[in-house]
Amino acid sequence: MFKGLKIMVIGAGLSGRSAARWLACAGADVTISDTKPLDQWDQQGLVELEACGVRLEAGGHSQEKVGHSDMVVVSPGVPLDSPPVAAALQNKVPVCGDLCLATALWKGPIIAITGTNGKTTTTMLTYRMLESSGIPCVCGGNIGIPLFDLFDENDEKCVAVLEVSSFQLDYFMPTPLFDLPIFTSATVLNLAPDHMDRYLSLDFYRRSKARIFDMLGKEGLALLPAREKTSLWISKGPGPNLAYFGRRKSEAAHSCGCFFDQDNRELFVRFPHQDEIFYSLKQWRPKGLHNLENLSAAVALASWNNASQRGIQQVIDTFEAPQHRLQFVAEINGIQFYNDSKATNVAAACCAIKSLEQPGILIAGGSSKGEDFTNLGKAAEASMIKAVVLMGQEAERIEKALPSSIKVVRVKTNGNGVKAMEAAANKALSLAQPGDLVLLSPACASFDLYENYAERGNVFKQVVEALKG
Ligand code: UMA
Repeated sequence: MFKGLKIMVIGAGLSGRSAARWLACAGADVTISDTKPLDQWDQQGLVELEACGVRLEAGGHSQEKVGHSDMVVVSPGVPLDSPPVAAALQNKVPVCGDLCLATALWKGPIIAITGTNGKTTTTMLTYRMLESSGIPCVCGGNIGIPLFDLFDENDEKCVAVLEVSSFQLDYFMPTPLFDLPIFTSATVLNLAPDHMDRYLSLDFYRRSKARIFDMLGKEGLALLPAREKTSLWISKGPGPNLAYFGRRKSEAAHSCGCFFDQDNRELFVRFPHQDEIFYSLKQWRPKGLHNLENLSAAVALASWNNASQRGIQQVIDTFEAPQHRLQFVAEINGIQFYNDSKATNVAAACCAIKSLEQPGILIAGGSSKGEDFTNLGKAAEASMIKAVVLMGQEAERIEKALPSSIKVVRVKTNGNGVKAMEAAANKALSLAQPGDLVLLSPACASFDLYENYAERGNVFKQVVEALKG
């Protein structure tokens, strides 16, 4: 299908390299292009690309080469209005994202999960539920594993459980070269302002997320949060099967889907022509209401995709929060430290703050995504947060949004991520008393001081371990 085609891959990160390798092995004439000079490329990645015969273009994208390609495959981090994408579209060269192409070629069922927050947790839960039910499955996408890297498992029976970002959805573009993929199930978990540096408004961001339902087959399942208006996401007319997830008290709980009852610590699933199935939440460990929402979405998706009652209950009873998501780190002098570095936007940090059941010191701040911090201030005011330690580029704007009743301390960073985190953790420890909690939930991106949120979370964990002595 791709033999002899001249294909340009834009961006030599995880996604781009994975697509380039696969396409070169499929016989295409592939060039991978990145704005970075060659010495800044991943060196192991370079060896693998060269072994597959992929040509390299470093230090920028040649628009002429793009214009003369048969297809351009774009990495999700490359903005839609970037010069190589514009050049391809202008020259009527088919453009798609690596995930669009990989899903189009995937032979088995596809479960696609998006939303501003909770994507990774829900994706992992759904995947584990299928796996513990003995269903062949893989887990990839925005979670950090490009789907092309999982193609050894690509057969009719293997379910791909995918975390999908809005950046990836933007590049699900129809091309004359292949049909768009068909998803078996798709969900948007929630929507809150994020990536406002890439989208013109929240509505543009919403439309990007809603694209996920365009790929649903007629027999597919569209799963929506119980509190959302269906019409915001699904256009009128005969469409896929609809189901909801969320609280049992919600109006939608009379429909199909999965709903939790926090007081009775149980949840139930209801689908047509099936008995209602109840699950116990007595051994469910992750903190917070938002995690119950993630769980109910996962149970609905896993049930629809034939996971067994036993497999689902087993996962509910044993699941640990993924890294950097309200993850318990250590206890020092009766003070518990939690790492929620993945909270890179205000909505995610608000979820963490609202889940606090004891007085807390919040560590927040980082680089800008153009967000408004008013809701963070409101959430902190209504919560048990006693003090906030601020760091990074957004410290000043966050401080302005916090109520005067909360003590605020700003730490100097001097551009050093480790030193900044040491100062922040020490300050938080000095402000806390036994029985309190220290929560790193930045509400910002990490790029001013760290490579990414994972590095920020790891530095926090190291600093806390060192404080333990
Ligand atoms: N680049 C160019 N030209 C440009 C822009 C970027 O050449 O105009 C180059 C950069 O120099 C860099 C490369 O593109 O070398 C990076 O590509 P990328 O940003 O698409 O990153 P990948 O390493 O391919 O990782 C991507 C996702 N990154 C983004 O969407 C920003 C990863 O999601 C994902 O895990 C991975 O593919 C595997 O599918 C990360 C993420 O932050 C975790 N996602 C955002 C989020 O969750 O909020 C959307």
